[in-house]
Amino acid sequence: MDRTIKSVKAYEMMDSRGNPTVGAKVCLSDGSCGFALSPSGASTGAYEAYELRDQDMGRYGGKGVKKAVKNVNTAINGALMGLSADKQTEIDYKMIEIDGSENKSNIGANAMLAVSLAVAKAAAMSYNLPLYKYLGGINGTKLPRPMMNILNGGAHAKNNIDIQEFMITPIKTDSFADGLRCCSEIYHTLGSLLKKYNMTGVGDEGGFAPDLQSDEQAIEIICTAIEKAGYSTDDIKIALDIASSEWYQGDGVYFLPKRKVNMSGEALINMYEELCNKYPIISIEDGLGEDDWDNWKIMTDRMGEKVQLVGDDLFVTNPVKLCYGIDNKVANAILVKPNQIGTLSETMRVVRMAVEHGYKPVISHRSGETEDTTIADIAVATNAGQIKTGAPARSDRVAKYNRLLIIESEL
Ligand code: 2PG
Ligand code: MG
Repeated sequence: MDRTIKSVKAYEMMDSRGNPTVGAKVCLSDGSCGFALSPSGASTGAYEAYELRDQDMGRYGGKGVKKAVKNVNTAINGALMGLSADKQTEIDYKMIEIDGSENKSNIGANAMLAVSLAVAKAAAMSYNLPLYKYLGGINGTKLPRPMMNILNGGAHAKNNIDIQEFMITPIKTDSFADGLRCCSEIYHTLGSLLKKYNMTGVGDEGGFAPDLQSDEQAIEIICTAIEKAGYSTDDIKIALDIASSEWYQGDGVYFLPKRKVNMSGEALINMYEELCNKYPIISIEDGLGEDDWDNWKIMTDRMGEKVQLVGDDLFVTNPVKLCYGIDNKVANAILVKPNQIGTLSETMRVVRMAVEHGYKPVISHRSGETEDTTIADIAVATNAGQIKTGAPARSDRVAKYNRLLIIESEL
């Protein structure tokens, strides 16, 4: 089969927040084609690969991606033409080479990721394999446990809650479908419980966005929703994404913008410890800021044996950052967002590296998403074990769950 790349074409498309994003289509000589879209974050880490936006204030408030699209249609198209689509690493490193920068700022990680994923999809089609099988071979067979966002705060919602994401995760269900059902039932129960509060609708990832007395009250109500829906907090646990880089002021000081209070890193760690003692919390993401490695180390020493401590902004899906974390025994899990690093090969490499060193990978969406479901296939292909992809609301989130239901039925 002739799998050489015949054409690479990008389009300026749209994400779930109505902002432009890059879509790319890759076609091969044998007629196989793959199409993929890049997602985009709101609480982006400072060390993520560069998302190239036009900065032309006359279009989409400066967020247009025409330059990124042009980079694909000219430089990338020219460089990839004639390469074999099943040489994913070679293709990704070719793009990295023509970009030539440290953080993919010339071509744009948003341009590169869409192409990188589209290449894999075209190759999978050419081999007549579903994407998870093409990427994972005979090893990629494990469905991830959903870490489902049901209540939003922080930069993802206009309510008065500082913590960005409150999630539930079923630790004892027999199948992905069963776990999804539990989570969805709890989500609906939570919705009814929250009716009496001032609701600002839902946040970016579909979780409810109520005004509450405190962030802790959100956890309490979620526990009530778990029980009321007929489940137990022995089986359904809570995960938080604090997204505290958004709060970090430097020098170990944090400012929580909604409650308008300052807290030290130490006070935050104390608070997390108390919350974990009181509630069924098993995972905390970005409890401390991306530059606050000293407090991260303290938190890991104090809590790492009992609680999953996920580095998102801390590691930005970057092997160099993860390596530093491993060497210094900081965190014990990594959030994996392909667009933070910009290519599929590097994403897969980070997951491998994490697993080899006992760090748990959690494959993740972004707050700005699309109908693209590639992360579902990546989660299965890598046996990651966990996926974070929003509420059972809004098709940009639900598309990933539906993709996983199909994969489960195939496996
Ligand atoms: C996060 C993500 C996804 P964003 O912080 O983990 O939930 O949010 O895409 O805004 O960075
Ligand atoms: Mg996060």
